[in-house]
Amino acid sequence: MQDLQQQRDAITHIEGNLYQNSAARIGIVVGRFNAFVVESLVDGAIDTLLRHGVSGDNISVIRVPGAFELPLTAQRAAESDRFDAIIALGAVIRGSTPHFDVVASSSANGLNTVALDYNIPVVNGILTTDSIEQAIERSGTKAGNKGAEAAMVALEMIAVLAQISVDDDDLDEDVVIN
Ligand code: INI
Repeated sequence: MQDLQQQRDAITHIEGNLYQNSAARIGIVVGRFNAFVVESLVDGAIDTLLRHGVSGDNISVIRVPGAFELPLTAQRAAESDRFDAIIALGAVIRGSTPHFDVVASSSANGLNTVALDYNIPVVNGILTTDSIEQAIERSGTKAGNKGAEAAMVALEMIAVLAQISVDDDDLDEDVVIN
C-alpha cells in the first residue's frame, strides 16, 4: 500500500493558466442600461483581454437594451459557434430598479443555462448592487472592475476546459484528461 504522500503525488491537478491566448474567440454581450457604469466594465474587459494577447479580430461586442436581454443574446452567440467564451456585462442597481430581484436573478439563471446547454463558458459579469455608489466602486474605482475580472475568468475557463477533452464517440464513458 502506498503511503499518503505517494497517493497525493498521484493526484491529477487541472487548472487553467492565463498565458497569452491570441486565438481565443470572445463574445462580449452588453446590457446598455446604466451605461455610465457598464461602459467601464466593457473597457475593463477589453483591456484585460488585449493584455493577455487576445487579438482584437477575435473579440466581438454585442450591445442590447438591458441585463434582461443578455441570456437570449448569449444563447444566440453560443449557438453561432463563433466564440470560445462569452462574457455578459451589465449593471442592475437596486436603488433604481423596482424589479431588481427579477432582473438580477433571471439574468444570472439564464446565463448559467446557456453555459450548460452549449457547453461553453458564459461568464456573469453583471454588477448587482444596492446603490449607484457601489456600482461605481466595482466598475474601475476602489473595488476593482468586474468586467476585467470576468475577462480573466473567461480566459481561465477556456484554458481549463481545453485540458478536459470529451470523447465524442462515447460521451457516457470516459472523460479523457490530457
Ligand atoms: N436593466 C438593467 O440592465 N439594469 C437595471 O438596473 C434595469 N432597471 O433598473 O430596470 C434594467 N431594466 C431593463 C431590463 O433589463 C430590460 O431591458 C427591460 O425590462 C426590457 O425587457
